[in-house]
Order: sequence, then structure tokens, then C-alpha cells
Amino acid sequence: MRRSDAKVMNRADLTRRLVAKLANEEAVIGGIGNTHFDLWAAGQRSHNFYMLGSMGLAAPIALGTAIAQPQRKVFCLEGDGSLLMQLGSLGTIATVNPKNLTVIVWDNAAYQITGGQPTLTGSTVDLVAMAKGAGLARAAWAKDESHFEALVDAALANDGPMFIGARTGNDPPAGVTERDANKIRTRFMEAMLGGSSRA
Ligand SMILES: Cc1ncc(C[n+]2csc(CCOP(=O)(O)OP(=O)(O)O)c2C)c(N)n1
Repeated sequence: MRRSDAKVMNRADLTRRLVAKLANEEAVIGGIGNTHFDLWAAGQRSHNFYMLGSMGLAAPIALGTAIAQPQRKVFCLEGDGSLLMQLGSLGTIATVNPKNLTVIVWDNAAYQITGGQPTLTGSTVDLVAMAKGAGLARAAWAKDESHFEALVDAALANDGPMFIGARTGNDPPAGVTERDANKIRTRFMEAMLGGSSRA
């Protein structure tokens, strides 16, 4: 399926659908801005890490987490603009081949949070095709909400790495993350070492 065949969905709704399925202290790395705002709004799990400042670092951080904790499922959430800034991470993930990692891109074809400037996915770029080209064979566009849920179920049940593309609109985020980098880091590290699942 191509990007143009995928339904445009609501990022906060999809984030809630993902988080509702997490029953085993899975790690979720939320990329900059709206991506982690909606992750925060979906419930402040201490197993969530919120990237406050840098575009494109959710996938590398998620890869490091997946390598360090091979028994734990790890999800990376990233915006299309941010992923475009760090495309090489897809090839690194394919090369390392972590069984427990899933990358989800919220593709709204815009740098929404800085004013809606268009990204390249609105013209020629298909990030699922790029992920496949990087070596991530299990890469797919979510056709609609129920297909997105089925892809998340598959990621939870099977070995990865997996890449899920979801087209999203420009709805405002459902909340705003508390901007306390030390707290975010410490809470996440403690959770990875076996702390509680709620902040
Ligand atoms: C390296 C870097 N360049 C620019 C910025 C400014 N900036 C912060 S978020 C953002 C847009 C992010 O776009 P995307 O990842 O597509 O997410 P969206 O805002 O659409 O949800 C930009 C340009 C930044 N934080 N870091």
C-alpha cells in the first residue's frame, strides 16, 4: 500500500490506542513536540521517555533502549519532519536488527509545531518505502485505525524490527508534557531498571 492510500487519522487517538495495548512495561520513546505531547496526554507512564529538544533522536534512543533491554518491547514515536532529519537511523536499525523494536512515524506532511511548513512527504517522499529500502522488511502504512491496531498487535506478538507509517492530520496535541528533563530522564532510567509503571 502506498502513502496516498492511507487514511488521515488523529495522532492523539492513535497514541491512546497504542498505549491502551501496553500491558508489559513496554518502553515508549516519544519524539519532539506534538508526538510526546500526545504520549504524555495518553497517560504518564514512567516507561515513557519524552524528547524535549532534538528532532530525529527518538529512533536512536529507542534503538539504544532496545539493545540494552532485549527482553522489553520498545516503541519509537516520531514525526515525519524529525525522522527525515535522521534517516540514517533506519539503516542502523535494520543492520542491528533488534527483535524488540518498532518505529512508528506520525506523518502529517508538515513541521506542524513550528507553523505547518510542508515536509517532503507531501510531495515525493514515502517513508515506508524508505524504511523498506533501508532494510526494514516489516514496514507498512496503517490503512485506518483498526489496521493500525492490528499492526501494533503484530509488533507486540512477533519479532521485529517493525516500521509503521500512520498519516495524521494537523489537530492540536491533547496535552503538554511537563518540561523537566532531569525528572524525565531519572524516572525513565529507574523504570528501565525495574521501577513502578506509573509516575
Ligand atoms: C535540530 C532541530 N532543528 C529544528 C528544530 C525546531 N523544531 C522543533 S519541532 C520542529 C518540527 C517537527 O516536525 P515533525 O517532526 O514533523 O513533528 P510535528 O511538529 O509535525 O508534529 C522543528 C522544526 C529543532 N528542535 N531541532
